[in-house]
Amino acid sequence: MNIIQKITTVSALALGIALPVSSMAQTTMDHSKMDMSQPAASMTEGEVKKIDLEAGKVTIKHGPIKHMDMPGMTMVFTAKDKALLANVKPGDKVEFMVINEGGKMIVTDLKGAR
Ligand SMILES: [Cu+2]
Repeated sequence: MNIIQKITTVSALALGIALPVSSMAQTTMDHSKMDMSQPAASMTEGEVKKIDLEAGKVTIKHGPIKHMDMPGMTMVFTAKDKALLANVKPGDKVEFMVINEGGKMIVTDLKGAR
């Protein structure tokens, strides 16, 4: 009986040690997955369709936005700074940086494409 009790205790100890180790490995794997689904933001190519200086909005026919997993389309963006819209006009080919700020697409940089 004593031996069985010892074996039971050892098994419980082994389980107790094994569980935290495997959950730690799981956490590490999840972190690497998260990093991979969020590539660094980069400039997106597009063509200015319309500018609303008053509202600080710009309509851009844009190419794929990799860091947002968004295909090319024409859509309205909000300029972080209205001054960004002063240097471009409809028809211009541009490069711009866009970020998602609480579901709003904000253009933080906008310049004529070389
Ligand atoms: Cu879009």
